[in-house]
Amino acid sequence: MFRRIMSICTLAGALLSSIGVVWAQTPIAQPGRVLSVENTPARVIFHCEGGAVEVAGMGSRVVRVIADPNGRLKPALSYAVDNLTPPGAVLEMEEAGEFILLKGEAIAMQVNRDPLRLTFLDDQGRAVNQDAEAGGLGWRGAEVMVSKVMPASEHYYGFGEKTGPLDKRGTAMEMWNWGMPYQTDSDPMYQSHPFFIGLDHGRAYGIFFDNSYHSYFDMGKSDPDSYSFRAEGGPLRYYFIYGPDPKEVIRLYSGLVGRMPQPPLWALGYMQCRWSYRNEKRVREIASGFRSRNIPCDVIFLDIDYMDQFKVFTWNLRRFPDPARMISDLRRDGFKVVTIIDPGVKVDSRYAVYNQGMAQGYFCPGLDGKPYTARVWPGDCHFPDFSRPEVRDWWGELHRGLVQDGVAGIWDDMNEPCAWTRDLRLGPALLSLRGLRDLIANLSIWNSGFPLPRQSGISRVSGPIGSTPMVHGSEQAQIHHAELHNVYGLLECQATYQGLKRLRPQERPFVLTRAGYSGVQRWAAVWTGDNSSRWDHLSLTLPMLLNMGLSGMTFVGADVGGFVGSPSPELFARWIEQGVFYPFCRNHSMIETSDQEPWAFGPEVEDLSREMIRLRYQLLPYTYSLFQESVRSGLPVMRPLLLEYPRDENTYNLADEFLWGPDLLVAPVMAEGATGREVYLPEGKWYDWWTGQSFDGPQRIKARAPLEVLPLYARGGAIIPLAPTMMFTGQKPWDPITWRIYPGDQKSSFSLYEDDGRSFSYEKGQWRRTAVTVRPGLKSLTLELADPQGGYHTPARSFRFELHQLPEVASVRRRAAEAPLEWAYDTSRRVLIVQLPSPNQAETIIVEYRHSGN
Ligand code: MIG
Repeated sequence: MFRRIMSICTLAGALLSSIGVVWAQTPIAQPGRVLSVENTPARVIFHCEGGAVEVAGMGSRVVRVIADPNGRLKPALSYAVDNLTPPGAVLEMEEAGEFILLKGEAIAMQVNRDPLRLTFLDDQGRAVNQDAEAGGLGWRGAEVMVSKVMPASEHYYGFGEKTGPLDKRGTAMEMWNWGMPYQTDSDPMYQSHPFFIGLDHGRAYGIFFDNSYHSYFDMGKSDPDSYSFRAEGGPLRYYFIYGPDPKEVIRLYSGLVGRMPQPPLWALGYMQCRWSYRNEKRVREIASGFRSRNIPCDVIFLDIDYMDQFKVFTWNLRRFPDPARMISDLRRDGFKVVTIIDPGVKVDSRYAVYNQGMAQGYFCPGLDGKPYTARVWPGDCHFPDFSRPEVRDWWGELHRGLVQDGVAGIWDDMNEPCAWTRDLRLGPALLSLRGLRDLIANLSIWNSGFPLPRQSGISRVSGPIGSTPMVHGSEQAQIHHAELHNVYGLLECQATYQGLKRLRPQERPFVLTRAGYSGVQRWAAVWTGDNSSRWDHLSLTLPMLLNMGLSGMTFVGADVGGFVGSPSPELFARWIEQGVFYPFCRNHSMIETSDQEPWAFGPEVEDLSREMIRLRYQLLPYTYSLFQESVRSGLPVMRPLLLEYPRDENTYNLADEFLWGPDLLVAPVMAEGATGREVYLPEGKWYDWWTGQSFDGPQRIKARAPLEVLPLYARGGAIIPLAPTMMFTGQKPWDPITWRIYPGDQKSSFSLYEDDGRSFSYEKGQWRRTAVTVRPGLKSLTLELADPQGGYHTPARSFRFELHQLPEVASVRRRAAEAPLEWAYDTSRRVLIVQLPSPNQAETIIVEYRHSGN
């Protein structure tokens, strides 16, 4: 008994001090001693003094833990995981005195009986993750909590969209979707991803705390020996995922919560936005601005002012008299149009969307049962209840008009959801244009923390459950906003994605979202909201995007150039240099800021922007293939070095450089006035993309980087298919495809993925894979082109192999056929070019060097 009280005190102490709360009235309850064990093939249930704990095998490396103080173990609804039934991965049980051993295929657990305490073991019986001394599971009123031992050398990643360093060890974070312009230390953010990866000496595991309530993670901030996470309500449920390779953790996690579908190719192009391109004339000007300057661009976004009084699914016909004609003219010029949609529906009895929603009872009620009202751009608004399938269907269908007008994709904003309370003093100001202008005139405060959202009704950081104002779900099964808040945006994206897919089944939908929860990547790309045009925001972006990638979100990006404020030409230049390596690449800027198109900063910045954006388009065959890899594995395209080099501890908090797929290392400049920087090159050979200079890693080098230079390196072994430059993605076929190759010390290969770039036929076999393998040797090198796979037929095109940094070449020939090859070796650049005019079948090419050795 004494021990139990003591252990409760330790846990409570750790948890409470971790959140800086005074000792609370309600003590923490824990499962405590195991009384009996119930063993079914796929799950083991521990009946304890203080409740029940279920451990279920969810696959050979995934275990789900559910606990309930009253022994009710029925898994609660999940907003991220569709299948809650264990697939039957067997956990064999063995009783061993004080302990019970559970053995799965590649994961094992040791369970301490008194108190119940879980330890996850690797296949050699070493502890990978351990509950805190006192037992790891706890409850306090409606709150649920978990606390774990924190090894001295463990590092933490993921957590979705967060400010701060790449490695979250020693920090604390909150999950509560929150809509506001952020600072470099703001938390919470727009998205909630209660998932993280623990990495210790190259060995990784993941934990997904599948709970949508306001939650808190304390990764050793208050106690250097333990970490904890807790939520204000909802189920005590988490998934433990054992890698040990961090890539495997991401693959398994994304297998649980879902992965990104292949985006339409055009969505990988460069995109231009601002709040707002005010009318048709301005939009056309922007479009021709890109074409006349030969700067590639695929998409123009329309922000809120395209609407009539900010009423969603309407057009302001004074500004845009004939949207369908404008959009079709733009399409002829290679542009797509994406329009913004906010969830708030204007209260206005002359407005069809409002009337339909009212007639059907589709809006969320407040606690008084009447539709909840809060102010957003249009004034008083109601909020659709996306938790209900029929409301999602209705919302999807509402996009019909925009789709008929030719709108290519939808940008879902303000869906945390975010609004202002009715009594907000500034509220009325937002209703008139003049008021808005006055408000904007004071917007310098946005740089120090905009006061508006602090007072917002829905996005307010919740107090005790019950104080948030909306209700969701059916009358029979009400869901309080405290449970739904963090998934509201996710469900809106689902509605939008599925609606677009129904309306245009032949086209892959494109949805962009600000808010989300784990698994949002199934429905939408994510941008990181309202950053600022500041140097510290430029460097803040990389760890944020990298951790989003580690959290299963592949299609992510930040406003290039910064949203709040106006960048200097130098800041814009540095931003576009790294921005063309954001998976989602969009330039965006706030109302009343200066022009931010690539030509707005003078000829020097215009030229370098053009070069950088062209590089993005050239890389499309490589990038598109990486996206396809992510569709199947959840692996990010934009990767922190630790993902490829998990045993190299120099990479553990390295976020001022990153990898684009496995083969390109991007080391952008992020300091004002800098003309160079230090770059860490991990083990292996590396080549400067621009000069060909080679380096042996691991090594820190000084890179020269005057304004127009982005330090960029190819890994030894890189095989990178490149397209010709073009003004928009579909302008020309990929002909020729240039395979840029940097030989390494070992065999390497790359598989180019292609499909029609727009439909779902790739799901039915209409894709094509072309694999190239390079085998380096001392006297020669062999280049193998495999037979293309898959049912999709590309237009005829030629291949051009460009092998960099080769010793002098004596001959190049085909292994099988006599037919001669066209090749040329450039002695000064050490580049060999081999042409294959119609590469339709397997081919082996042998390159012989004049002298042996490299
Ligand atoms: O309260 O639609 O993050 O990208 O330009 C601001 C206007 C609302 C916030 C988005 C931003 C967008 C802006 N929106």
